[in-house]
Amino acid sequence: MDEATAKARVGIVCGSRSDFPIMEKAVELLRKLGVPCELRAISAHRAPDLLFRFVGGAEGRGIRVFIAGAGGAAHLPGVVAAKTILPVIGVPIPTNVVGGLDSLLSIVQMPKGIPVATVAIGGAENAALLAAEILALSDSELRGRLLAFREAQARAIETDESNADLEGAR
Ligand code: RP5
Repeated sequence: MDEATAKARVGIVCGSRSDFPIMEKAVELLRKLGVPCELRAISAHRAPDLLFRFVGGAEGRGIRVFIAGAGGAAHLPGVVAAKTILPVIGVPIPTNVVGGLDSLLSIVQMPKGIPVATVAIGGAENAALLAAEILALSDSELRGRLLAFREAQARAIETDESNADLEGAR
């Protein structure tokens, strides 16, 4: 286990390595925000026992929020949520069949009692931001970095050439 994994505060898990191109966007953004995270591919249906061990041990290792991505009959986020009371953010992975609507409905339609906060299809960056916002409730330095991220995002639009003629844009 490397140093980054040992200190991870966000546990990112997805159903397959084929989900990595989407889920790595969350890793990248969390790293920019200075939030240590870990990324793993553990299928809920192919390796349920390993998934249970991963989720069961996560809080003791320092994990405070999960991001779980899956595609198709995307039960992984719900299964993770069933085994922890840490917040779980679900990322519906786009699919070739119906563009990820299958993943979205599978994740967002959790029956009552076990919540999964669901972002847009392929919305790994927003999952990262939401996880960071949850952690920032008890981390004022991270709160500051999130505010700076918002400010930089607004500035990039305000200083875009296409808005040069708008009053107050600069
Ligand atoms: C889901 O099935 C995974 O989350 C992935 O999105 C999808 C396809 O998985 P692979 O067949 O590429 O492993 O479990």
